[in-house]
Amino acid sequence: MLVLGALALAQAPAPLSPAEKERASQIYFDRCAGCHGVLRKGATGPALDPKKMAERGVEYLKAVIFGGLPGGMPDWGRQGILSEKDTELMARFLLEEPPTPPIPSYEEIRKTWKVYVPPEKRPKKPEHSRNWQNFFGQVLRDTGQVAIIDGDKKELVTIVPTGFATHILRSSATGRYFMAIGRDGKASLIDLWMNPPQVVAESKPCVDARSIESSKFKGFEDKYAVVGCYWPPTMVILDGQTLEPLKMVSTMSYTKGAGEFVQEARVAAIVASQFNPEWIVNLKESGQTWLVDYSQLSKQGRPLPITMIDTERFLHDGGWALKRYFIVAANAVNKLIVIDTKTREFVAEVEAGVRPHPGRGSNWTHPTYGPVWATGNIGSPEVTVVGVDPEKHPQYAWKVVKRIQLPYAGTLFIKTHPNSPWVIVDFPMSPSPQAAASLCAIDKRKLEVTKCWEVPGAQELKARMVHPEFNKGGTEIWVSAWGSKDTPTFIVVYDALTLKEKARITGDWVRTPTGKFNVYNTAYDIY
Ligand code: DHE
Repeated sequence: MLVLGALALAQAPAPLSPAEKERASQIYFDRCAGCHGVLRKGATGPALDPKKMAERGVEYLKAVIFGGLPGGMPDWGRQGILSEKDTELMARFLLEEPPTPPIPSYEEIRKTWKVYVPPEKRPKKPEHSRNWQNFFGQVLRDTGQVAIIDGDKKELVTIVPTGFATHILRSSATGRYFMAIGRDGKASLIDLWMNPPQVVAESKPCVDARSIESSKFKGFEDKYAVVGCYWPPTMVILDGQTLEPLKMVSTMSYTKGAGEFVQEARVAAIVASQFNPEWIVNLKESGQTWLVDYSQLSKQGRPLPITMIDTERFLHDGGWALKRYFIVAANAVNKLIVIDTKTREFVAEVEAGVRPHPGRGSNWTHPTYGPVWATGNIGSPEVTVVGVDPEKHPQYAWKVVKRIQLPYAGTLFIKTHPNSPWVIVDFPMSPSPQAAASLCAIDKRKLEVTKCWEVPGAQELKARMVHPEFNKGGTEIWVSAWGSKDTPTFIVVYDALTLKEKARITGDWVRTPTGKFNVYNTAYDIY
C-alpha cells in the first residue's frame, strides 16, 4: 500500500502555482465555463468532477482539450486558440477543485453604471438619412466591439466598444437601440439615431452573462431591460433608457423533479412577451422557466411577481413560433420545450436531434403541415421541423413533421425570412474545416437540402462560417467568416433567391465576426 501510494504521489502532477491558477481560471472562464459551468457541474458539456478527471489522467485530458470530441467539444489546440503549454495547464487545472468566483455587491455593480448621453440629450429623430432599420449590428467577438453596418450600402457606419466577447445584440421594442451583452456581463446601449451611432449608457451587472432583452409590452416599450447572468446566477433588471441597475434577483433554485439545490442556476435565453408585461426567463441548470411581471416595478415597494414553471433542465437558446409560443432547447437532454405566452403555460416537450441549437430557429408555412418552426442540432446532421399551430393544424402541433438530413453535424444557427424560399444552415461546430467553411440551403416546401457549398476563401483564413441573417427586405443573406483575431476575414452577402454571392464586406476591422443582427428583423422577431 505504502509503495502504491508513493507511486501515485510520484505520478500526480504538481499543484498549480498561484500564477498558473490565475491564468487557468481566465482561460476556463473564456473558453470552458459556458458549457461546463463555473463550478464545473456540467450543462451543455458534461460535469468535470476533479476526482473523475484524475481517473482519466492528464494525458487523456490534454488530448481532448487539444483535439476536441465529436458532439460539440471544440478542438482548442488544433484551432490555434490554446498552445500545448496551455492545454497541459488546463488539464492540470481540471484535477483541482474549482475556485468559486467572487460575487459583486449591489454597490459594486452600481459603480459600473455610466450614462454617456442622458435621454434628454439624445436626438428626437434620426440625425442621419441612412435607413437605420436595415442596419446590421455585427459582433466583433475578440476585439470587444460591435460594428454598425449600413445594410443598404453595405458600408461600415461606425464601430463601438462593448463588453469582452460580446455575445448577442437585441433590439429595443422600437428598434432604435441595440442592447449588447458581453461575456463579461457588460451591457451597452447603442443609439442608432445618433450620427454616428454611439454607446449612450452601460453597466456591468454581472461577471459572466449571455442574454439581454428589453420590455416590449404596449405602454412599456423600452422602459426596462433585463440581463441574464451566468455568474453570479442572477437576473438583473435595468432602466431601459439608462441601464441603471434597479433590481437583482438570485436564480439559485431547486431542479425539476429531483429537487436538487443548484447554486449555479444560470440564466439562458430571455424573451419579452407581447401578450403580457413580462419576460420569459429560462434557468439552465434548474430547468425552470420564469414569467417575470415587470408592470409594477416603478411603484415603490410593490412586488415583482414571478411565475415559476418547471420545464426541463439545461435550457439554452430559443425563439418564437407564431410570435406566441416560445420554443427553447433543453440541449443536453435533446429536447425542445414549448411555452404558450398567451395562456402562460407549458404546453409541450418535443424530441429534437442531438444537442438542439436553434439560435432563434426559423418559421415558415408549409403546404401540408401549416406553420412550422425548425432548429439545427450541434450533435446530429439534422434540421428538426416541428408543427406549431394547434388551432388550425392540431394533428401536427408539437410533433416533429420532418427530420431533414444534412451532410454534416455541427450546426449552430439556421435562419429564414418570409420572402426567401430557403432556410440557410451553418456548421461552425463541425471538426472538419471544410464543413465548417460550408453552408446549406433547405427548400422550405420540399423540406430537403437543395444545395450545399463551401464558401471560397474561408478555409484559407481558417474561418468557420457562422450565423446567417437576412436583411430587412429578405432579399439578402449575410454570413460571417469567424477566424482568428490576428487576421481580418469577411462577411459574405448572398442573393436570397438565387443564392449567388452578391458582395463581400471586408477590411482590417473585420476580425472575429460572429453574430450579426438586422435591426428590423430582430426588433420584430422575423426569422
Ligand atoms: Fe451563444 C445565443 C449561451 C457559445 C454566439 N448563446 C445564446 C443564448 C445563450 C447562449 C444562453 C441565448 C440568448 C438569448 O436569446 O437571450 N453560447 C452560450 C453558451 O453558454 C456557449 C455554449 C458557451 C460559451 O462559453 O459562451 C455559447 N455562442 C457561443 C459561441 O461560441 C458563439 C458562436 C460565438 C460567441 O460569441 O462565443 C455564440 N450565441 C451566439 C449568438 C447567439 C447566441 C450569435 C444569438 C443567436 C440569435 O440569432 O439570436
